[in-house]
Amino acid sequence: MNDPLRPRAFSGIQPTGTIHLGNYLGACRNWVTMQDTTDGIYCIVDLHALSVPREPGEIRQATLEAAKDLIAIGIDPERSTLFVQSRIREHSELAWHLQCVTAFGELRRMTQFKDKSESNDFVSAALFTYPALQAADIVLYDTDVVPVGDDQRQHLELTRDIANRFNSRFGEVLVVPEHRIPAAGARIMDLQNPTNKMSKSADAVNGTVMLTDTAAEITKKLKRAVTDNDGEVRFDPENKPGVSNLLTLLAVATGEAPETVAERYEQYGPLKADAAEAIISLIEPIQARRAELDDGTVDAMLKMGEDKAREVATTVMDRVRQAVDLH
Ligand code: AQP
Repeated sequence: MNDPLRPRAFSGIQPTGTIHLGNYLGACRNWVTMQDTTDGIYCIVDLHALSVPREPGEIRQATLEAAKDLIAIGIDPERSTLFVQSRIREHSELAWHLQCVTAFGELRRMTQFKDKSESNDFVSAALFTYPALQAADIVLYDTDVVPVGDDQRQHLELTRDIANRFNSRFGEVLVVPEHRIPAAGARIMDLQNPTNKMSKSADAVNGTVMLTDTAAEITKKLKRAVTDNDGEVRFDPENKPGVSNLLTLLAVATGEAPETVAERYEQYGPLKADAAEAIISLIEPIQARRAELDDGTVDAMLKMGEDKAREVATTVMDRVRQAVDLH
């Protein structure tokens, strides 16, 4: 049951492939720890995944796999609400109302749209209006706090602007959320192109560590990670992005500051080896838990989450319909 005494946390992940280390360290790991202090609602945002062309059937399976990933990392469907976006129709309905108070120019300024529209042959209108649906996902649950990686900062600021604008037109209807971006690990970089964020859709397979990678694959990817030629181990993301990313990975895994970690190393080789070992120790227990999950159990967990999510979503949507006078 949702707990009214705790702040409400909401976040989402697209079912577009296995969760990678960036998703995990930047966002999902915090969802797990926040279960102790917040009323957590976590959503597999399958409608968002459709904003770029997909094969029929691809998303259904990927959604189930994403749910397994989240349960394996520690999202407890009894304590949190874990559900699939498309099962709650109110997301799409509220997105329309929010689009009506979102300026074209605001959407055009979104850097994620600019990046993704450059790399896709077919640019859908949905890719453009994606941030309004994301805003709807969040405010549909009276969300107080949104734990995300740094790449979502701009979208969260837009969500706040949209919610404030809706409220100024229709009264105090929507809760205006805050983002929660971690101090460390908020932007894990690609191991092959360390000026780009680690991403599911990156070109270089060796740039992204997947939560399903074997120990040997992780060791190989870390060994091949791009560094630089000056040979000094120093935390300096601007001038030494590759080395700084390795330091961040090791620091987040061990709970230290990257500058402190840097003091222990004089060469890149041992830093890479220790970062690989730390990542393997983080990932192996997740893989063991994931192997025990079967489709039927996970489906039942998602259904339970759907019922809990619907209770909140229908209440908030009723409030919105009343406010815009379409009830
Ligand atoms: N590299 C990253 N470092 C830290 N946090 C990250 N997140 C994503 N990449 C990094 C955070 O993960 C959460 C879920 O993200 P998503 O499902 O929206 O994933 P995405 O942004 O679509 O992830 P990808 O990997 O970049 O996918 P593609 O390649 O499909 O675009 C979010 O909180 C995000 O901040």
